[in-house]
Amino acid sequence: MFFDEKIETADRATIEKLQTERLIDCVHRVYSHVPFYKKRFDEAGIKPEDIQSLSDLRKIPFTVKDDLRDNYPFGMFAVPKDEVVRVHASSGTTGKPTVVGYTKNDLNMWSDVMARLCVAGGASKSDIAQVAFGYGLFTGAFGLHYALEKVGAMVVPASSGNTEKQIMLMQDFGTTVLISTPSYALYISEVMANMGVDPKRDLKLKYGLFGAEASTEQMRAQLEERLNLTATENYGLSEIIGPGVSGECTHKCGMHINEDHFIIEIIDPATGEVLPDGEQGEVVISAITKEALPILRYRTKDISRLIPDKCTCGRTSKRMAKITGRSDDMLVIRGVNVFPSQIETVLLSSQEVEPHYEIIVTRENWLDQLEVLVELADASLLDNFTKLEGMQNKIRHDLRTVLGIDAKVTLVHPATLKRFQGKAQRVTDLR
Ligand code: DLL
Repeated sequence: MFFDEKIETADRATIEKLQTERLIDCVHRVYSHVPFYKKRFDEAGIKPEDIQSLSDLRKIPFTVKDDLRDNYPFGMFAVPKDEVVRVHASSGTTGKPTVVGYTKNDLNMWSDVMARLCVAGGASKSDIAQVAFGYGLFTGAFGLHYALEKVGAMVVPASSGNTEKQIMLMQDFGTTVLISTPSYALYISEVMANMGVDPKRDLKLKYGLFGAEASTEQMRAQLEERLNLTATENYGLSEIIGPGVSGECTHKCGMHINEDHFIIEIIDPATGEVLPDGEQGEVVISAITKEALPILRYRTKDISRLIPDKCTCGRTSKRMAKITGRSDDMLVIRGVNVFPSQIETVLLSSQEVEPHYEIIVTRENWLDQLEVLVELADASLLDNFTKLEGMQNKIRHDLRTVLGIDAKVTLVHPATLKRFQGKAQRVTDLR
């Protein structure tokens, strides 16, 4: 099933022609309407006419989050304020947020590209879709909301939180699609178990359209098992549009990129050099059709790789592999690079622990210490010292194998670590 079959199955030449035309148009628009870009181009000695092909893209300097902050709130907009009909802002917790704007056409394009991904993830007109992302400045809820309406689904704008009511609505309405972060979905499943609600018996869930944070294949397996649904994942960021940049189809083999609107490059984060398809690096995105906030070569700090080969679902777009982490989430512990996702993979491979964990990094006597707290699945294990020690040693051994460094493993009582209703915050770096 497709939302827009023609474009979703277009051949490479068609996509690249469209990208080239739209890139050239975008470069002219930003040069003449956004003083920031005019200055950047002038400083780099580039004229809009120098950009004639997709390979010319790499001549353009990068845009970074601080550029949006420096032009707070509306300085990067390429249209007069009258044309802007919506704003959202990034989810950053410190400092000023980055503000993003949309014209009417932008909102239409956004719901189109997101609708393609909802359909790819299994949603259809006959679904009842419960949006459990927070409605507000965050792009997640509105992005999925309007897309699912466009698909024709019955949308339940539940927002995040109020979990017991959320579950009651799922039962009473017969919700078939759940939209949330993976960590909130996990929490919902836990509250369901406490309420005696069995998804297999009591609910009609079929699909989970998850996203907005990194999660592992192990987490997907847990969610599919606990909620009795097929879980797919969406990727995006407010600076580019919000959700809708890329998303998985039900084959779950990488996130299809909406390439007619977003050009993705993978770069070496250290040198800025563009890497060939298949190599892992930082995701850089150009939003070439946005009217209010077109953006060129935005450095996302997200780490992924491109998958160029055709997918069995029939979509021809390049795909993005799961995000393994953000370059600024990467912990350097005793000189070794550690991604939280590597720790999650190890923990979630163990049957005896729950997928609730916390990572704490400290420095004692000038030496970095990594501690991983993880909840036991069964509290009675706490009375069995030998078994507990054995489990601790096994997890420590597995972490050392994957990370190459030692970690302290602390097994804690079930249901004691923090739960999340939006994006999870699992790392505390006290150095
Ligand atoms: O999180 C947009 C979104 C909403 C995407 C709902 C998918 C579903 P921001 O709040 O601006 O926007 O945060 C963007 O979140 O740079 C990534 O680090 C992270 N992120 C988003 N989706 C994924 C994902 C939304 N599928 C930042 N996997 C991005 C890993 C993700 N990280």
